[in-house]
Amino acid sequence: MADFKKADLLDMYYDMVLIRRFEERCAQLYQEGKIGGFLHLYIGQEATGVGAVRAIRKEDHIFTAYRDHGIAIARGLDINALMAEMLGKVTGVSKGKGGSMHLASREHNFWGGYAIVGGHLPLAAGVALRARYMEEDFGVLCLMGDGATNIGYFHESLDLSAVWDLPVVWLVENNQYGMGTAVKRASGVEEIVKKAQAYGMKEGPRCDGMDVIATYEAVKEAMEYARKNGPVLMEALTYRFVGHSMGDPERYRTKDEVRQYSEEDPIGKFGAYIKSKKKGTDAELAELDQKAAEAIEAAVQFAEESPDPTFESLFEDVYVD
Ligand SMILES: Cc1ncc(C[n+]2csc(CCOP(=O)(O)OP(=O)(O)O)c2C)c(N)n1
Ligand SMILES: [Mg+2]
Repeated sequence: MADFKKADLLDMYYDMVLIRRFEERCAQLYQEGKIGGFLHLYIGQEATGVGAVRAIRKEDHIFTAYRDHGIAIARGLDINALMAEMLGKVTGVSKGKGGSMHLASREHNFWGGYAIVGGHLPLAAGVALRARYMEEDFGVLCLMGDGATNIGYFHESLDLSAVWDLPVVWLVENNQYGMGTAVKRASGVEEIVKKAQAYGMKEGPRCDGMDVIATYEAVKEAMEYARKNGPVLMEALTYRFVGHSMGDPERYRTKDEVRQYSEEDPIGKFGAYIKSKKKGTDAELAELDQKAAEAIEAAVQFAEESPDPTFESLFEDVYVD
């Protein structure tokens, strides 16, 4: 097991709390009508995102789906620019034209944020092809939901990645549902990693996605393997504590089920772990909670005070003049 320094553990804890506060604040701003479009929150899944993103190097690349705020925060994108993007402001990471589902930053090798289920998988394979073709030393971490593994892009991308030994970690965030559809109602196999066998690809672990350290270790090993040998399909078992997107009546699951999982809150569990290892005290964790809350409030203020994009900017950053 990796020997984490106190500072690393506290950093991971801070990122998880920062994501939780960001998401809670976004829910409020949505209800106030300040965030438009769809809003998919990452509450409950923080350990998966933070563990996975921490496990890869700066030169590795990341793709994810529309539930992307937590991944962007874990990757270190500026929190002010992220909040500004949520509010569609010109200071946002995508100049206010992407919104919640299209956060991205070239500087961070973070390519988004994609609204079409599975649509980012061929792109991830394409970037990984560059690594092999140009003999560059980087890997690609491609996160997706369980639902994305039932779509055609999944087949095309995993197949080619195996044929060409591409350095990709295909990480399925199995939160048990694709919108209101449980995994077993949409997938022939419930153990999604088994799909690796269809492509002759390394079947990675099913790690506990509610445990940030377990996820970190599993992704680290998978990425090291992928860079040297070729793709891995792995799975993090997780759960979203809130609806699929805002306004989901959640008729597909019981309140009891949600309550049971919420009692296993990954942030609370990680805080307890840090204390048990004597790497942090209640006071230190409370200070980080406070710092995260303040950072989010400052980000909201920055976003609210930022200007909207101009009308002319509609014609910028598009393919056709
Ligand atoms: C190609 C396509 N089909 C349908 C949708 C509508 N849709 C949006 S999210 C979603 C569920 C995907 O579930 P999953 O991949 O498990 O991700 P999660 O929301 O659980 O993170 C669906 C069907 C879409 N965005 N794109
Ligand atoms: Mg899902």
